Amino acid sequence: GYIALPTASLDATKGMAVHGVDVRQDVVDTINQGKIHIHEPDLDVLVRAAVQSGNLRAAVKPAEADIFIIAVPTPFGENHKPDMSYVEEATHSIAPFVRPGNLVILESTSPVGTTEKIGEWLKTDGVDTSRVYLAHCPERVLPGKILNELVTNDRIIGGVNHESSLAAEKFYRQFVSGSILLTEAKTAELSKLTENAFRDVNIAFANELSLICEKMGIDVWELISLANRHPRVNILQPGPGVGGHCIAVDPWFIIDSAPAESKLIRAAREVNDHKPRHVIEKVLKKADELKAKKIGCLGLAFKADIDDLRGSPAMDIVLELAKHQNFQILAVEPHIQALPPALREYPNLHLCSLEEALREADLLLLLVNHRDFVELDPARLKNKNWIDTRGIWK
Ligand code: SAJ
Repeated sequence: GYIALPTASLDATKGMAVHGVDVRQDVVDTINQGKIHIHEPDLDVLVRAAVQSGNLRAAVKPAEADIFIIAVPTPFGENHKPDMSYVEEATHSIAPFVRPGNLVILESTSPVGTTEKIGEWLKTDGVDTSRVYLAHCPERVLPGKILNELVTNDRIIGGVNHESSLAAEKFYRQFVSGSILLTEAKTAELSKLTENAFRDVNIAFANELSLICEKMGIDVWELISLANRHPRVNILQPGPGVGGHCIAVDPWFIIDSAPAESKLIRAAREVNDHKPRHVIEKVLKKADELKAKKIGCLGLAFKADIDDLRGSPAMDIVLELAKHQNFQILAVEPHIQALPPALREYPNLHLCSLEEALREADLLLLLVNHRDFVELDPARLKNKNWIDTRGIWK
């Protein structure tokens, strides 16, 4: 996936023999042809080089190795409880191949205690864990900049013992130019959750400010840019909500482990999760005032210049608007060729070009600050009605 494929390809081009595992046969076939199934700048070139070198092969089952890296999703299930089933399944799948002296690394963002749990699962499966190195090294790469950050970011390694941390450090040294910082497994686990909760809390502050400003008739983007001129103030940007599979998920893992103590982290999640609803209400009100029927929705991805629709607030907003059958929804997403299944069932919604939306829509709703929308000539917006959730059309 998004973490393992870049890591596997990079390692393969560094001369390591890599056996990449995915449960989906179509993904395995795509990679073995030197192609990719996800969009990430320059990843296609790297994967092609890795496969052509003969060092990267993909399969649906694990095999014997010196080092095993687990980088599977860790979503939440009901009541925002961490769903560790993918990590558990991956652990059981490698257990028959783990030998004394091997190193097992968990890269998936995980609740505190997961690395220790992997040791327990391996032991239950008959692995002599006293002779296996085990460490957590959370991935920290930013989608859109993965290949660069995979090399340059500092890495935190938390082994279940110091020998495990050292073994993992030796591995990452081969391709990481940033610093490598050693700690305990539980500290490494919480540090990753903390990084994403930090960003979530700070975006929530910006989103709360946007509501306050709206009430007071103040331009929140001007306010933030002015406040940020203070040497110790650095407010993030408000938007239509927080999406993706990390920032909107990981803070819940802290809340789940320490609910009574996580008041601010929970409040931030609630502020950010409420923002799409606020945008919908605003659109409905404005559409009613204007008697608008055709709504041009610009952007479906969870953030700028990527094709990833997972957990996207823009998707939630567009989906909700499409339920209003009196609206025609003109969805513009330059990074996809076809609508995702969730949107396909609405006859009053279609994917169209920016040109068509500009020409046809009675009301434009800017949801994602994709380059195409940022660079739009302001003259094209003259005499148009629009709502800008990202503050780019001034
Ligand atoms: N967003 C705002 N305002 C901002 C910044 C972001 O509304 O000022 C929104 C974005 O539009 C998006 C969401 O937040 O919907 C998350 O985007 P992001 O760019 O903040 O983060 P991700 O989810 O792409 O990647 C994060 C990164 N974590 C941090 O920056 C602390 C990345 O380094 C992690 O590796 C990644 O999560 C992960 O996999 O955990």
